[in-house]
This record gives sequence, structure tokens and C-alpha cells, in this order.
Amino acid sequence: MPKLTDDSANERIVATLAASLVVPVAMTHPLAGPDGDDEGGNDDSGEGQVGIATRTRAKPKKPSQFKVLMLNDDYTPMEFVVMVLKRFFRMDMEQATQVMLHVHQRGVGVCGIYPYEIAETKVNQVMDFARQNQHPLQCTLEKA
Ligand code: TYC
Repeated sequence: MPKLTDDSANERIVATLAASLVVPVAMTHPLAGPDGDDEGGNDDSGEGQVGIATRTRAKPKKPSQFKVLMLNDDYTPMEFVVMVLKRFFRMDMEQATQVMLHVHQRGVGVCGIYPYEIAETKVNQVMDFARQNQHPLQCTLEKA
């Protein structure tokens, strides 16, 4: 069983989550009244200060979600698409067959919905695997 996310993908996910916790003061100004905020003492005067002022976001934004879409084509074997759906999207035989047939008949279908970094990793894994096997299978992202 292959690992679904490698260590560098996990590091990028952690970096993204950490970044979302710190926001420039200017962006949050409506909430940043004199100590009505979450960490206090950030008075916006900037006297003698250099750099970007930041404070901790009171309510961390949950990472936005992305659909991973599979596209139909005339050449990729149905069995290969089923294998991809089982391998990278953890579907069982029945679910993978259903999704593959949906894509075959309708042109596009949803493989799963994930935070951006994970969705992007899955698209890359599918595209690499298809290329290695010389199939034109295409996979893409769409904001959920
Ligand atoms: N249309 C392909 C065929 O007839 C099967 C297929 C299904 C290809 C889904 C891609 O995403 C796909 N062999």
C-alpha cells in the first residue's frame, strides 16, 4: 500500500496551517480595537517598530476544500481508472466501479474532497501514475 502523502507534503500542510494562524494587523483591524482582541497590547501605533505587525487570529480559518475531478477520455482502460480510484482515493471495488462508470458516461466525476495541499498531491499522484503507464487520464482540482 503506497503512502498517500509524503513527508514534504505533510510539511507543506503544517506550514499552511501555521500561516493561517498569523494575520497582518491591517487585515483584522475591525476586530483589533484597544484590547478587545485575543492577545492584548497591540496598539497599532508602530512607534519605533520595523516589519509587519501580526497578531494571532482569534478564530482560525478552516482550510478551504477542493474537489478532485476525474475526466473521461477515449483511451484509458476502465480497469486502470478503477485501479487509480482504489489506490489513491481508498475506494472499494464497488465504489470505484460506480465512479469510473459515472465519469465514462457523464465526462467528469468527483473522486474526493480535500484541503488544497492534499487535493493537489492526489492530482499529481494520479497524473504521474497515468503517465508512467502511458495513459492520457486527466485529473484536476476545483474549489468545493
Ligand atoms: N472512456 C474510457 C473507455 O471507454 C474509460 C474511462 C473512464 C476513461 C473514466 C477515463 O476517467 C475515465 N475505455
